[in-house]
Amino acid sequence: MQRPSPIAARLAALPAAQEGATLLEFAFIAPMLCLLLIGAFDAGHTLYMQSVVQGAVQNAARSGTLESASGSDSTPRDSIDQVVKNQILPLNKSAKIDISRRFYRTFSDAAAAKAEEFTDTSDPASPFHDGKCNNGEPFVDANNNGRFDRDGADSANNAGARDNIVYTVTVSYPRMFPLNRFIGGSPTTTVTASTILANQPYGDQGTYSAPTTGHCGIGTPGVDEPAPEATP
Ligand SMILES: [Ca+2]
Ligand SMILES: [Ca+2]
Repeated sequence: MQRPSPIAARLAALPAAQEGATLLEFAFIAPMLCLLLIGAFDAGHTLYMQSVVQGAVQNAARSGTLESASGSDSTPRDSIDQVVKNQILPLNKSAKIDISRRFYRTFSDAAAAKAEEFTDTSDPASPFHDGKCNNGEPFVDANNNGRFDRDGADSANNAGARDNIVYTVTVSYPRMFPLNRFIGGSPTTTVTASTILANQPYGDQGTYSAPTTGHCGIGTPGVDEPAPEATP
């Protein structure tokens, strides 16, 4: 009787073989597992960045309430902002960091963040009938800074003692883990941290004089044009 060759014997035993089943099962779940891991890493890194930015904002805002950081000279504020950048950039050298300071007289005004009133172009057929202040439309300049303010606030350059500063830092950076390549979405992660603090009571708080009427610039439809047109 002729004995089957080793190869034929192995082939005959193949239908009942279970070795390697685990490897096959892993091949099925590996992509999903990798995706979950990348997602977890991405979420963890974003939370870490959020925490760092929030901490930097709190420290900077506290320094920004001192008298030395008020007034039209922005040099002290630039120094504070640089400290914030120095904390964030080592975590991502490509990060784009935007910092804004806006001030309100009261906390309730800051909470409302109400736009200054304006009269939109009335003609429904006009592209400037757009809910934006443009096309030379008149607005009530409640804070008398000569500009239409969509958030009802003013530049920190004009803030003084006891005024309330909203300090906002927005950080955008290329996503650390390429989650977007698998499930879509933006290749950029954006983290924002904001706080509001009242300036130190180193003097009396200023007041606004009676509101005046200003006119927005012409601009383009769909976009606020807050500054008056420059005079030639
Ligand atoms: Ca308009
Ligand atoms: Ca204004």
